[in-house]
Amino acid sequence: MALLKHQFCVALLLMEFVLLLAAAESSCPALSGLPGTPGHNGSPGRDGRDGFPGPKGEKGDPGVGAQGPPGKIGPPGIAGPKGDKGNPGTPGTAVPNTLPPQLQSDVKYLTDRLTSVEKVLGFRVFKKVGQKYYVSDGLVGNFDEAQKYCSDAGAKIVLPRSEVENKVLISMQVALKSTSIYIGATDKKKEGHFVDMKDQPLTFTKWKDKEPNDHNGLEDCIVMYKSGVWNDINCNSEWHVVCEL
Ligand code: MMA
Ligand code: CA
Ligand code: CA
Repeated sequence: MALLKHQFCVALLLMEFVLLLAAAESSCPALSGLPGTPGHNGSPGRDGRDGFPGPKGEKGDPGVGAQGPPGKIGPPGIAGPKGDKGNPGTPGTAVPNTLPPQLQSDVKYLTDRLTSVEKVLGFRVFKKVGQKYYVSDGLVGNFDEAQKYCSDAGAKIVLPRSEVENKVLISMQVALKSTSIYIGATDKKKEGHFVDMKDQPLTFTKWKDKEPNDHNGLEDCIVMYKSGVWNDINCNSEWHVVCEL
């Protein structure tokens, strides 16, 4: 009980002190006291907050990658424009043909011959007899067609002029699997008088027995049979064609 009374008194005194202070400040000026001694330095303050973020840095240099493999070759470009026409050549100089006349004619003979051989190079059957070639591509035709076919090939319709040539023509029958081959001679101009395509009389013939007979008065052309003998026949029937050159 004594302690409680003491506490109450302290509180009362404190209240009184406060009231006195308030009264003194508001209305009762008093003489100031002597300044006190300076206090001790305070303890250091707390750490400051983090600063604001700095400005954005500069853009970095481009990176350097390893070089890739080379690409595929591109398509060809379109052709350029046509070039200009060339200048005219310098005039040629006449070169006199110094070959001896004999050689000149030999050269002409050989070039002509080569040209005609080249023309029939593609023919199926090709046989040499003496200085002649017997050639055929297996064509069948009437006499006029046979003549044209051979002259178009730079040759003539075949005409055996010896036993040897006649035998070679027999071998053409075998090669062509033919039964009859046209011979290059007729008696169109004079019945019974057979001549070659240059109207020259025949120096060799191989007539079959009882031929030529101008059967029915219509036989002015000649065929050679497989056996090698000749028969006069009409000129419109179609038989195998052999040319000579
Ligand atoms: C007979 C004969 C020949 C004639 C032919 C025509 C079979 O032979 O008369 O001379 O050319 O007939 O088909
Ligand atoms: Ca006749
Ligand atoms: Ca006949």
